[in-house]
Amino acid sequence: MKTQVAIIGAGPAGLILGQLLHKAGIDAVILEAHTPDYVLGRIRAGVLEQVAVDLLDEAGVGARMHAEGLPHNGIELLIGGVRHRIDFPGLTCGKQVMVYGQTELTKDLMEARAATGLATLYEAKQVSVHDFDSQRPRVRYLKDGTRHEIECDFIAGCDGFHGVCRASVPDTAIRNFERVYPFGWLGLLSETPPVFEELIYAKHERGFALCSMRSHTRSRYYLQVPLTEKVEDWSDARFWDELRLRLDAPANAALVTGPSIEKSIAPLRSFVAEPMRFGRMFLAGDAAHIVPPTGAKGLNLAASDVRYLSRAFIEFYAGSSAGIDHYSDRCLRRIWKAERFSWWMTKLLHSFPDTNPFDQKALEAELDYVVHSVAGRTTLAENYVGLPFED
Ligand code: RFL
Ligand code: PHB
Repeated sequence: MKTQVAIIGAGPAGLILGQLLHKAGIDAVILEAHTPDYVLGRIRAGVLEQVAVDLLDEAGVGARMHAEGLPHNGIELLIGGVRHRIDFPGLTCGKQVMVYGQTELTKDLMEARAATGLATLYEAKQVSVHDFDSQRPRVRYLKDGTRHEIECDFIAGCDGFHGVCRASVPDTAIRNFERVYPFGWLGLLSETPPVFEELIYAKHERGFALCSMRSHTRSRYYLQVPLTEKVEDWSDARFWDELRLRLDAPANAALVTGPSIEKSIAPLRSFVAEPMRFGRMFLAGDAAHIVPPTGAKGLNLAASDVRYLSRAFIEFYAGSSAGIDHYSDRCLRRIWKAERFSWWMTKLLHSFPDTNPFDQKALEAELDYVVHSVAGRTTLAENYVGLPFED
C-alpha cells in the first residue's frame, strides 16, 4: 500500500490530523493497535481551549461540540475552605473554555472519518516504523494474521506515551526531560448532576480534589491519592466520603452521589522528548509529551501539535519545507509553557509529602498572591484558556 502520510494512533492527535489532511486533499492512512470501543472507553480529558475548539471547527467536526458542549467562563479555587473565582473573560479579554469530553470528541472524529470512507486500520498489531531517515519511510504491521507494508512520504507518530514511534528513535538522537509525582488521581464518573456550574479545584490538607463534569447530568470527580493506593480498595461510598471531607459546606449540600460508571487511578507525570522530528517521522501529542492533568492541557497540546503538523505537510506539498523544518521548535515553545503551567498548578494545589516548613509557608504566600492580585489571577487565567499560537 502507498500513502502520503502514515499516521500511527487513532487517539485525538491522529484523528484530528487525519481530518485536517483530508480537508487539504492529502492522502493518509491511520493505524490503531486497539478496537474503536477500546479507544472510546478511555475516560480522559474534559476541557478544551478556544484554539482547540477553533481547530475542530476547521476540521469540520465541531457541530455536536457546539450543540452539547458547555462553554465555561471561569473556575473556582477552594483554598483553606474559602472559594476564589477566576473569571476568564474578565481577565483575558473575553476568552472562555469548552467542557466537552474526549470520548465525545473522539466519537465525532471517528464518525466523520467513517462518513468520508477514509481508512482507519484498527487492531493493527506489531506496528513498526522503518527508514524514516530516508526519502521513503515504511510502516509494517500485522492484521488478521497477515503482514502488510505501507510506503509513505511521512510518518506521524500520534501513538501516545507508550507508542512505538518515539521508542524507535536511537537513544543518541533524542533527549527526555521528566518529573514524576509521588501521587496519582483517582477519577470517578457518575450519572449525577455536577455539584456546581463551574469546575472546583480544591486544595485541602488531605489532598487535592477536582469537581468536573461532562454534561448537566454527568459528573467527573478526582481525588489526589498516594501511588500505593489500589482502585479495588475504593468503594463508591469511600470515594464520596473522602470527597466530602475535601469540599466546603455549600458543595457538600449540593453534592449528589450515585454509582460510578468508571473509576480508575492515573499516575501524574511531566515529560518532554526533544526534538519532535526525526528525518521524515514527526511525533505529536502524548507520544512526545505528558503533562499532569491539573492544568487541563494534554489534549489541547495534542491539538496544537497537529495544527502545526498539518500546516507543515500542506506547505510541503505546495513546495516549501519551511513548516516541517520549524515543526519541532514551534511546538516545543508552546509545549514548555504548558509544561510549566501544569507543573505550577500541580505544585500549588497538591499536598506533597516531605514539604519543609519554609517551602510550605512560601507556597501559602504564593497562593495568597495568586488569588488576591489581578496579575496573579491573570497569569492563571491566560494560561488556562490557552496561550496564542506563534505563526
Ligand atoms: P492517546 O489518546 O494516548 O492516543 C494514542 C493512540 O495510539 C494508539 N497506539 C498505537 N497504535 C498503533 N500501534 C502502536 N504501537 C500503538 N501504540 C499506541 C493507542 O491505542 C491510542 O489510541 O494520545 P493523543 O492522541 O496524543 O491524545 C492525548 C490525550 O489523550 C491526553 O493528552 C489527554 O487525555 C490528557 N488529559 C487532559 N487533557 C486536556 O487537554 N484536558 C483535560 O481536561 C485532561 N484531563 C487527561 C485528563 C488525561 C488523564 N489521564 C487518564 C491520563 C484527565 C486524565 C485523568
Ligand atoms: C476532566 O473533566 O476530566 C478534567 C477537567 C479539568 C482538569 C483535568 C480533568 O484539569
